[in-house]
Amino acid sequence: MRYGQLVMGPAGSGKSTYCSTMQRHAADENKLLHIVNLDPAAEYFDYEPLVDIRELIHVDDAMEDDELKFGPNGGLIFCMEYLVENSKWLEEKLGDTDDDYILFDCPGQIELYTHMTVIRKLIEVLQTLDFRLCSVFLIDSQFMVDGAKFLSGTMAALGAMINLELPHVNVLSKMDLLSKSARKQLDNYLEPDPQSLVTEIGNDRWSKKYQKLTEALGSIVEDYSLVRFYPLNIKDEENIGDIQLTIDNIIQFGEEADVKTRDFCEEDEEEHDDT
Ligand SMILES: Nc1nc2c(ncn2[C@@H]2O[C@H](COP(=O)(O)OP(=O)(O)O)[C@@H](O)[C@H]2O)c(=O)[nH]1
Ligand SMILES: [Mg+2]
Repeated sequence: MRYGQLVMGPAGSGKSTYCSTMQRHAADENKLLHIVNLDPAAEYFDYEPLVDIRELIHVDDAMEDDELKFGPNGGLIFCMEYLVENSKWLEEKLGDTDDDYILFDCPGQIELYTHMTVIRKLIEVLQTLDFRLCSVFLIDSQFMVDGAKFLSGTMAALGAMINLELPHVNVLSKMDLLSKSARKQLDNYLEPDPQSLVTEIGNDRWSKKYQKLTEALGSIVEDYSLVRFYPLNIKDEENIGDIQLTIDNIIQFGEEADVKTRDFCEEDEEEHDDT
């Protein structure tokens, strides 16, 4: 079995920073995490990628091509489809190390996750390579400190969760940038109470007209525990460790080793009983 996180979310939400932070934290615990850059338009990241999609195709290739003539968005989607069509390239680059753990640093176009199929196809490719995957959906916490934005972020996260059909973790990034009062505000939403969201959302005409809709959305999210957010402050090592552990548990990383030990003990006891 191989293990992987698909790190996704809007542009600038902190995906590349998340990957390098997790890699550094794991290294401190003598664990090896690899990072694969899957963003064909990436300009900057501060890690050494195991594989870089830009070696296969760069978004500029699609935009500068005289026949294709894509803009930045179309170019990016073209690149992702090109990657899936050339999945042999990815397969060779990834090698076949058993029990390895890879973070896939994905592009920032939200439509890739919420309603397009190309990432689903990529997931299928990775699953045939024996990867057990979790999607990690990042949202900048600064955009989540008012009721309407919180609900809209929740819907985006829910869209990705339903579209990708993978175990899914939502992470609120950049918590270190929130003021104390903003942090407090956000804390109120982390255990969402639909009524408090509604009273937060304001009194303009739109909000009044759609108050029932807002209430209904809030209730659905709360009643079915559909969406949960994990705040991440990259300056807090304990917090980083907690999120890593949550995700490791979801993809059962390291569990096989535990099972082996337990089986061994039970056998031991049985042997003991027999004698
Ligand atoms: N203070 C702070 N800045 C962050 C954090 N995460 C990302 N950033 C900054 O936000 C910008 C975008 O981050 P990046 O990781 O490149 O986002 P991406 O487009 O989702 O890969 C960069 O300037 C980062 O330095 C964080 O947790 N705290
Ligand atoms: Mg990035």
